[in-house]
Amino acid sequence: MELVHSGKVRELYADEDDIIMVASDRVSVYDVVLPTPVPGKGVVLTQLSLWWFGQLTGVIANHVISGTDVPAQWAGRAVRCRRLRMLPVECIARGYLAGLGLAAYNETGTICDVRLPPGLGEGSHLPEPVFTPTTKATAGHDEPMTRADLVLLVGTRMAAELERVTLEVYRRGAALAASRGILIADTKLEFGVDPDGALVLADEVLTPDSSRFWLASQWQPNRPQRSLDKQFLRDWSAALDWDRKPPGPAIPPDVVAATQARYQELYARLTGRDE
Ligand code: Q0Z
Repeated sequence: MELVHSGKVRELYADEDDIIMVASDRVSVYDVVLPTPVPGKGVVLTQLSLWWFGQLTGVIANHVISGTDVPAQWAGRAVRCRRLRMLPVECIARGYLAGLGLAAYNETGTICDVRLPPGLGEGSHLPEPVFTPTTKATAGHDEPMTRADLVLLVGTRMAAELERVTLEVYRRGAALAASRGILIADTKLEFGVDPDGALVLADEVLTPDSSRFWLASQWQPNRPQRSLDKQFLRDWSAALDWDRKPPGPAIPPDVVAATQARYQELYARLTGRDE
């Protein structure tokens, strides 16, 4: 199979007209891939994404052809997908203030043209979820986009459709997760267009690599939240004498085990499944 694209933690292959997305066990912290894998991570994230696609079929069509018709060596960690024309935008929905959304709010009181009430802080629940698209930077960091930028990229109708669908996916996902004790602070979606011109949800959906998950029972306003997935990695790496540039440090076995346990816990809580 032809390798089409190699990302920080995933690979994309072409199989005739289909594409196969393969999630590795690699992890990144502060955008640096660490030399130690977290065994089982690729399988858990792939199964979680497939589960979410299934939950969201009433909201939007998706690119999944099969989670099982994949080469045996990638069983569980690969998805066969329809090859789409991908839209050059990362569609982000935010329900809580964190990360780049928090940075933008602190500077301007707005995120992507949306004015937010004064007095919000790190971790604040937003009155309404907001759509904050960013460019897909080929090098360096993704840049926030205005509504006008998005219209120039994809046209008026598609821009409105992307906003509506992104917010609907976020609302449905956040409501389902909240019923299971988990807050989804924000999520990044990618969309493609099929040969008929229809919008299709692609890539991965509502995984810990594309979203921030917090335990509802541990949420507290005005402080950084404990994230359900990479918190052990962040806490451990923050205590090291490391400048957050490559190469990253090797992960000790107890931190690998704690990280695996968090991924499993997130999966089990959300889906009600053990594996
Ligand atoms: C996904 C990505 C990955 C690196 C392109 N259904 C699709 N059709 C065409 N292209 C894509 C998809 Cl999902 C596509 N990416 C993101 C995934 C490794 C980059 F596994 N890029």
